[in-house]
Amino acid sequence: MSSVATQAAPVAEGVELTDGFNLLMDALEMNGIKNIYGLLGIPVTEVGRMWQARGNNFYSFRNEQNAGYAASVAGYLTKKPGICVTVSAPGFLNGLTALANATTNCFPMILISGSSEREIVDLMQGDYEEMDQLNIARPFCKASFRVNRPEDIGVAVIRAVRTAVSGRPGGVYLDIPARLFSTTMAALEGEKSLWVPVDPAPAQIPAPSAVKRAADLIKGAKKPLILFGKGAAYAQCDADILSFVEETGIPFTPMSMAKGLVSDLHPQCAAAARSLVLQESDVVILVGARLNWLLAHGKGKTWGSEPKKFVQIDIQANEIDSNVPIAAPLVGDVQSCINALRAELKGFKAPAEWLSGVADKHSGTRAKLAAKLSTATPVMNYHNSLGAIRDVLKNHPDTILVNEGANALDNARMVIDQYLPRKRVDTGTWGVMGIGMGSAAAAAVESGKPVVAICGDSAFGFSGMEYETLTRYNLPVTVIIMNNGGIYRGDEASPDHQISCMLFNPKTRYDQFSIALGGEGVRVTTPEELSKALEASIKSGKTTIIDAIIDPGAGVESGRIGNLNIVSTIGKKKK
Ligand code: OXK
Ligand code: ADP
Ligand code: MG
Repeated sequence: MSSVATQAAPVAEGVELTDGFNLLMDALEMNGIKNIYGLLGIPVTEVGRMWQARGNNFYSFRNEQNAGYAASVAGYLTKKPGICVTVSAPGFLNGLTALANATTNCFPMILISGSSEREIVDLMQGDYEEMDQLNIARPFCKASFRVNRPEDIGVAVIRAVRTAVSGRPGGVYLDIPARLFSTTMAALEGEKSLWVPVDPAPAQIPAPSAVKRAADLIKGAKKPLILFGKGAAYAQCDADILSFVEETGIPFTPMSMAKGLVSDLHPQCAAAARSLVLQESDVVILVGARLNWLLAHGKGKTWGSEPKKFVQIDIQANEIDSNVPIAAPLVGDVQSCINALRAELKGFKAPAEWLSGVADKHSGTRAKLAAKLSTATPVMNYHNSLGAIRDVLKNHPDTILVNEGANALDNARMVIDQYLPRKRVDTGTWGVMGIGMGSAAAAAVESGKPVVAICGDSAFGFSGMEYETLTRYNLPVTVIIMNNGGIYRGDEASPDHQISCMLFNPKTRYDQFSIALGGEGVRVTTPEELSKALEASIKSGKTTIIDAIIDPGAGVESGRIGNLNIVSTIGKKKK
């Protein structure tokens, strides 16, 4: 890797110069970027310093993967690409996991990595952090670009932004060879190479014939159901969505990150009648939700024996028919599709008896759960601890909830109501553990609101050191660690010669870990203590860990997706 500055083209003496660093920053600013998440080192260190010197924010992380998760969540919450900057090869690879996750989740994000010298990398001559990053990134994102000339930085950033946010949002990789950062050119020419893109995420209007087909299908339905996914939450057309729900009187159920898009307390919410509505509905309107594993691919016993017809609203045309036949595809952006449907469905109301049956089931199940949430147990469990958290969060509806784990994820999703859109960020399509601290950082930065992260003790471990990033920036994040001392459970018997592969050190003090990293820490063992500690930490705005000790016997293998965990049919063999 060479640090010698080069000049793109000869420039007359006395002419003002710019360079790759400055052009990159000019271009990002022109695209409306203010916050960068990343981790600095060769060759991108100056990016951080110069970005801050311009009055922008650079959030410096301890591991690129977490910076990447932060950027992707910033993208999800703002509809602008979240930017993550990393060093070459190993740093790039750490960031790549987050880029792939962003693409899988349809979050707009741009990973910008410095790379080593092309001439040496391409001949595999053993450069510092040698790696063909451009090609390695390609399968993990929507597009992978490299900039080779300073005058192309502007166009490259615009192409990256447009690619990330238009159509189905996702990740983009932008490769910047080290030498380009310091390559100079005439400032005036540089300025001319930059522009502000017009309408980078244009509305995509569905065809009128497709709208009519979908509306006709809905009008004929006896038991219609709306299923919201995180694409609907991402679309930020909350008022239109609420009108669609209320005008049609159709019950709805949210996928996890769509919780709160319409309040969980809305009378048409069918979240607690989930099995019933999936099984018994006849027409299902998917709004920004894919029929992937989270929806049992649209088939099997999850969907019952009632014949189904699907209306699917999605911006990505080839998502249609991905698993089962879609009777009425509506390809376009959620807002345009929903409003077109509303116009076509004027005067339509779903059969009232269907909604009332669903509502009865929903409130019955909620009431049953409510009883468990307030039942005292000798040792705190998921139900009463989460019940306490739910009651506190009720008074802080604009708090963003970050949630990861297996049981900690599934139980919190079930127990904790969401009242407002985009207030829940979780493991998403890939079920990733480790999204916690990066997501919490971005949620706090981008929203300016308090954040509560509920993490299993196992999940927290994946990004625990990033907690220092939260304390360093003084972010109003409360991390509640559901501490049962192990993966799934903390009471697994150990074999004679070794500690069980599913257990953690029972002496671990997450509260003290927080204090050691400059935060507040409190250990709680009862729902009352938990509730007091959470209320206090949200009020204080101080970065806090609540080490919530729960029953080591609480929890089941893989939470509610234990069916996916393969077990040996022969059983354990001793050597
Ligand atoms: C829902 N329910 C409720 C409520 N909300 N009951 C009472 N009150 C309220 N408020 C009911 C609902 O009707 C369901 O019961 C049940 O609770 C569960 O609801 P829900 O919505 O969570 O549904 P389900 O079946 O779990 O959803 C399937 C799913 C979801 C796949 C979409 O589980 C999910 O998002 N999972 C992600 C899991 C994940 O990624 N884990 C990573 C772990 S890693 P019924 O009776 O109506 O069905 C890991 O563990 O191993 O690697 C590993
Ligand atoms: P969930 O996991 O919540 O079910 P998914 O991530 O599976 O949601 O699905 C989100 C879907 O939303 C993707 O298929 C994506 O193409 C789509 N999508 C994202 N943004 C928009 C938008 N603005 N308009 C329409 N569809 C969108
Ligand atoms: Mg655990």
